[in-house]
Amino acid sequence: MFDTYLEELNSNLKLKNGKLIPLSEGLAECYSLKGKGYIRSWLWSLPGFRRWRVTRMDIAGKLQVLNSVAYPDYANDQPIMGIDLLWFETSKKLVAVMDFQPLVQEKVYFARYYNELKLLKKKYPEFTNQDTVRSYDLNQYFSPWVLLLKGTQGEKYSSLPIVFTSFLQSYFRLFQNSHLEESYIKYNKVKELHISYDIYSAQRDPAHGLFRSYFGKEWADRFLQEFLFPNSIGKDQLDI
Ligand code: BLA
Repeated sequence: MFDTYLEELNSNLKLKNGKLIPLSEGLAECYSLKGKGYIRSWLWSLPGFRRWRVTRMDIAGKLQVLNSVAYPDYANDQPIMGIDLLWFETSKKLVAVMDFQPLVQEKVYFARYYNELKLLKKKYPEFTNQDTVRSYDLNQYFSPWVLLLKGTQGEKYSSLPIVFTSFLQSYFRLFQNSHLEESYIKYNKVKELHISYDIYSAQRDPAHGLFRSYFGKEWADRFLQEFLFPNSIGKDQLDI
């Protein structure tokens, strides 16, 4: 059910001169040990970004996922873009999270990068379910305007397609405007904060159990460390 979102994301990345980087053996695609399911991933190289990854997981009748994270170059302190869309078929539950993930929780930084996300959140108040979050500490690497929708009522998520499109376009505009002002945070500090983001995320990601049960422990560990959060083990993306 997330294929249209995947296509929208891919066509945007191609338009921005994105190029696919080959992944090492076994990471680009893996079939579920239990049958009827797969996980596929893409790594993009895009001018201005040091890493842009996309993952689509499809476990027929059970679970649909679209997950993407964009890391700007270290010379650019703009937020990391995070998307996590999940659909649990059995319970008919949607979890949709989209955020400009801030490197720091500071007023000046928020004033610089969050005008559009703030407006989007105001326009779609159904994306305000942060109170239910347990696995992440939302005071770290999440913004006060994180778009977060959790629910089982269909009418609540009819706005997802338009919110997804607006969110992506806002993030690209943020990027286009980022060269207008010098970075507020210096290169080495941005690098340090990107590394902490990977460590933080690898520790908290609620998906590891899922990956383990569908694709086995060995693959799950490798996927998490080598593809999802390579900086958490001190490995830069281009090594893989
Ligand atoms: C929640 N994300 C989740 C959950 C799962 C995943 C299984 C728990 C859903 C639930 O049971 O309610 C799944 N996460 C994945 C998958 C991948 C992954 C499959 O990384 C990788 C392919 N998560 C992100 C990013 C953000 C994010 C980039 O990966 C930021 C936008 C946020 N995911 C996020 C949040 C929750 C979540 C805030 C809710 C956690 C909670 O309710 O405790």
